[in-house]
Amino acid sequence: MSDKTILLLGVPMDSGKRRAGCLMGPDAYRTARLPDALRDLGHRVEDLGNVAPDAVDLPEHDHLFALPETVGWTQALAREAEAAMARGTPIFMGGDHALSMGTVTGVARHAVEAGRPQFVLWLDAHTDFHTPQTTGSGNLHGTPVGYATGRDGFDAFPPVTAPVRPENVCMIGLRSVDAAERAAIEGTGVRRYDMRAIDEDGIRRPLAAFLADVAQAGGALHVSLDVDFLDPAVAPAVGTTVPGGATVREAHLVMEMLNDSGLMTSLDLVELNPMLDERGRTAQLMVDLAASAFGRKVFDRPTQRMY
Ligand code: EXY
Ligand code: MN
Ligand code: MN
Ligand code: MN
Repeated sequence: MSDKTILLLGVPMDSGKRRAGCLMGPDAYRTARLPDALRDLGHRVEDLGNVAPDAVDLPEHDHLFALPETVGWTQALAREAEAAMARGTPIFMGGDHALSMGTVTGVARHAVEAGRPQFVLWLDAHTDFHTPQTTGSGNLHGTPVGYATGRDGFDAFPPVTAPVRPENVCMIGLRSVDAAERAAIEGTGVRRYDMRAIDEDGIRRPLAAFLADVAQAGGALHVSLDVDFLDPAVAPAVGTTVPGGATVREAHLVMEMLNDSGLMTSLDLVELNPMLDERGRTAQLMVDLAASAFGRKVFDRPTQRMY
């Protein structure tokens, strides 16, 4: 990891779905000592406090689910994310996954300005590829990848001026994909690894191949870690648990490979709901995973430039 400053931005967004609690996520990470865990690894860390949603006047639109608050969050986060990229490596402490409608589009705008392609690693049980027209639940946290890759149907939201190319998105951990998402995503170049693929081939091989492509392209890499990527037995504090998720070690391997690669330029930690946690153990695991992504390790390894 470069010696760039790590910028912590709290995003207490809790409007991408109905079950409340994610608004407490940012303070749960602070209480679980995320800043000190990163400082203990030698990083400069600046906690920029919590981002608030912009007040927005919505254009006439037909989306039942585009509430002023979610559009306001998207607008504010894209602006904050783009600005943060010029100052260091932002970690967006969520808040539900709808926040990535703002963070991914913001970091992608910065990448385009810098002449770099934007890549996204999506660690999630879900593809989050819906649009407001295809979602069955109406929960916007099921749509951020659809929005950030420029799918039609987000009329009420800010136009996506730097859409992420679907072939630059890699999803790992999938095990709950709606029919409409599957139909839409199968026609794209999104790399998608469900848990069956991980069971058979492990996480290392597909991740190493993706990271090699990011390195080859000189790309920026945004990582979006949804608590439900992990198995609910080890990470219960999320409203959309799906059995059969990643183990603690599989998740740490991803983070340790990201650190080895030096390629990660921004990170979302999303969907933590402290109301559902057990003595803070999920928050602590997410902090430990972030620490692995920023250099925590047992032994130094010969730098295998796998990518
Ligand atoms: N695909 C389902 C829906 O759209 O409601 C479940 C989405 C869960 C989204 C969480 C954040 O990953
Ligand atoms: Mn998600
Ligand atoms: Mn999910
Ligand atoms: Mn529409």
